[in-house]
Amino acid sequence: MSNQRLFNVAVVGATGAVGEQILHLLESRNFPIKQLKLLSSARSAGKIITFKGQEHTVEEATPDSFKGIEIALFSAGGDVTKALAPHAVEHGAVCIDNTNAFRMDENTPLVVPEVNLEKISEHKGIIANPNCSTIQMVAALKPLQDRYGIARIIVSTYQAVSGAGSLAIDELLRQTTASLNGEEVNPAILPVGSLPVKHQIAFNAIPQIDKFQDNGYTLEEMKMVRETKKIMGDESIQVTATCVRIPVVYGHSESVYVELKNDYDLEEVKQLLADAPGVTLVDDPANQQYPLATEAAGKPDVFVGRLRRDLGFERGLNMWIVSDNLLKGAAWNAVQIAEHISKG
Ligand code: L14
Repeated sequence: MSNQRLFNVAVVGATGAVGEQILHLLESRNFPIKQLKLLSSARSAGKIITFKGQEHTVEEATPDSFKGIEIALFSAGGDVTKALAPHAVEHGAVCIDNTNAFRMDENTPLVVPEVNLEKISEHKGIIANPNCSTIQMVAALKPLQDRYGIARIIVSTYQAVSGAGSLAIDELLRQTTASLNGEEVNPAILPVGSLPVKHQIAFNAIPQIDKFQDNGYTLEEMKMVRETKKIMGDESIQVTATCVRIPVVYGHSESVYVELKNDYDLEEVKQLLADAPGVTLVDDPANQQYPLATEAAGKPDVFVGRLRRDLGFERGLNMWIVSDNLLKGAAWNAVQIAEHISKG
């Protein structure tokens, strides 16, 4: 262990909801760090963050921040990635990007280690971390794709507010208190769209995550459609998604209907999922056990349950998939990729 290679690591967006989880994981996983650089927007620069007992001052991220950096983890929004990741690459860093900026770029691998780990080696400086809702779905569907083939996916999501950042968490808590006190809720943050129109999230469900596209789908829904095909390596998979924000703080839940290409045995499906890496099967209706956001929060796994055959279509399967959106959906997937890079 003493001659293990150590890396100069930068975390861009270190003060954000995902950045905070990335730092916890680098710390708890004992990531081989030589020097750690914490970067943020000018607004958060100057904040002090303690890492392994040592205080670090957060610096404003600029094109010059990346001299000597070998691994850079970005989660400060797509614009920051677009502006700075090319400079980090120029300085020789491998960037692991949590934003939408490069996911569909054909030169950028889009990686969920349990699904397409081998794509990491094809990178040209940037590796994209997929959207949170997509990561947990494909991690659970991979063993079924390998065994039976997948023809079609219909997914509805029930997404936590933390996906939209710490301001959205504050917003849910503030609105909930206001509402319980009989005060005005005054929505200010959600949905994060292209218009200033805002809706109540406390005691509500908002069928919009990210901006609307010309085809009537939201960008979050289209991310699920496109990223699923790219990660699973099959453009012929039909995907349709409805993404909904609900008043949960941590953990996205998904109702997934999947049509398999070959006949399946339900008990075998359960066994495949029970054996799948990074997946935990929680499927015991007799004891009312199934995945819950409250149980998934704080854990790295993807939880799967409510497995049942479609009543009309023999090769149709319904499932319920839950994971902590800030962990497997973001920080943990990114740190898994970083660990693979660090091991060469
Ligand atoms: O594309 O608001 O990685 O919950 C995922 C979370 C976009 C925002 C992404 C949210 C983000 C989304």
